[in-house]
Amino acid sequence: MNSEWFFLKEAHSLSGLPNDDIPEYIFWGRSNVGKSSLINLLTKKNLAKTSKTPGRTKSLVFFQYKKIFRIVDFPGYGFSHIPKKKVIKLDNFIESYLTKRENIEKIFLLFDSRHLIKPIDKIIIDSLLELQTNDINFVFTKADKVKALEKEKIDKEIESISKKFNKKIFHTSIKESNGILLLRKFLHQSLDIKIGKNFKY
Ligand SMILES: Nc1nc2c(ncn2[C@@H]2O[C@H](COP(=O)(O)OP(=O)(O)OP(=O)(O)O)[C@@H](O)[C@H]2O)c(=O)[nH]1
Ligand SMILES: [Mg+2]
Repeated sequence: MNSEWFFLKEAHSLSGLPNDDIPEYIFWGRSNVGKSSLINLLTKKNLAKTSKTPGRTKSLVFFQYKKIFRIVDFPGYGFSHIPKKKVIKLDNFIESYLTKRENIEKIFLLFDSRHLIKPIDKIIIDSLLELQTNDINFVFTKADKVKALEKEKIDKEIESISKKFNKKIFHTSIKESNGILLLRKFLHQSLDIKIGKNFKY
């Protein structure tokens, strides 16, 4: 099953990007938030390298399904350079990719359910809003790590984040499949609109 998913390439500069207009779905968030793990669950294949050491993914890594669409594993932020001021500059390559690439379909920003939106995340959200990039969606990862006593409080905070930013929210965990199923369904629906009815992988 799913042998149609494959690692396409890794890019360190604009010239290294795939040279076509296949739709791309970005997964981004702080180092260690669970981007690569989520990609592996979504693709049902162990394509993305995961690690307990933060900052593992350094380049843009492209995983592709047939010739239909791609998932892009973004380099985690907030590990090597924690900003002292409230202003950080997006890496030039990342900024150019986000502003110039016309085939970006959606951006999924991941946050650890235990920590929600940290100052560095807020900076990234603001940068994306300023760049007027495509559709942004929020994913709260590691739901299994939220303590039972904290769950109600965290759920309320996530709900208010959803309202404040007016974003679609997903909850995921490597220990539970329902959140992943909903996220995969959302990808299917997005691709239905893009390429035709009833797309499934
Ligand atoms: N308990 C639990 N652990 C998780 C979950 N998702 C990821 N992890 C663990 O968190 C660690 C980091 O996961 P990665 O998927 O490598 O994180 P990443 O965001 O790709 O990290 P970088 O590439 O370094 O930015 C690994 O040890 C994963 O096993 C989850 O839902 N629950
Ligand atoms: Mg990674």
